Amino acid sequence: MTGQVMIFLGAPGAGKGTQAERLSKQYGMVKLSTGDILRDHVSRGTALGQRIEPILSSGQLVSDEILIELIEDRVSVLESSKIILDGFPRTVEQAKALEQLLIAKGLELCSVILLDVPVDLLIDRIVSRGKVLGRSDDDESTARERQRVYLEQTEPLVDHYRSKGLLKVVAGTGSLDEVYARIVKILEKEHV
Ligand code: B4P
Repeated sequence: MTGQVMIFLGAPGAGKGTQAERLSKQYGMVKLSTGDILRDHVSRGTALGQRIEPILSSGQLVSDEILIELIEDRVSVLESSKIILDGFPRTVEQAKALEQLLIAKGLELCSVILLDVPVDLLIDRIVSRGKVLGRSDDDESTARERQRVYLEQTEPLVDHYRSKGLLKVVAGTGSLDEVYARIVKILEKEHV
C-alpha cells in the first residue's frame, strides 16, 4: 500500500483504534491515537493529564489548542511518512490545522476512512468495553453524551472530506475480521 497519511474517522466506539492498530502493524505505518495519548497523560498524572481528566470523564472534547499542539509535536519528530491518525482531527478547526501541518511537512493526506456503525451498537460496544477495561468515559450516559458531541463537532468533517474526494465509507458492523477485510479491500483497490 502506498500513500502517506490516513485518517480514521467515526463515532466513539466505531472501532477506529481497533482497526487502525491492526492496519498499522500489517503495513508498517506509525499510528497516532489521540485518545491513547491523552489517556496516557491521565494515567501518568502529568500536568496535562490532571487538567484533561475531568474533560475525558465527562465525554467532552479536549480543546483544539491542546490537541493541535500535541499532534504538531508528534508529527514533527516522525521519521516515517506513513502515518495513521486515529481520532484526529475531531473538529473542523483541527482539520484545518492538520492541512497546514501536512503542507509544512510535505506530506499528503491519501484517505479518510469513515467507520459507519448504528448508534445503538456503538453504545453496546462502549458499555461492554467499560465492563472490561473500566474506562471512566465508558458508562452509558457518558457514551450517549460522546455520541451527541460527535454529531455536533465531528460529523461536519464527513462532508469536509467528502468534498475533497478523500472519504471512504466502510460499514463498521460485523466481526473485527470482516470490518478489517473491507478496509483492506478499499485501500488496496485505491493504491495498488
Ligand atoms: P478515543 O480513544 O478515540 O475513543 P473512541 O472514539 O471510543 O474509540 P474507537 O472508535 O477507537 O473505538 P474502539 O476501536 O476502541 O477518544 C476518547 C476521548 O479522548 C474522546 O471522547 C475525547 O475526550 C478525547 N479525544 C481524543 N481525540 C481527540 C481530539 N482529536 N480532540 C479532542 N478530544 C479528543 O472500539 C470500541 C469498542 O468496540 C472496543 O471495545 C472494541 O473491542 C469494540 N469493537 C470494535 N469493533 C468491533 C466489532 N466489529 N465488533 C465488536 N466489537 C467491536
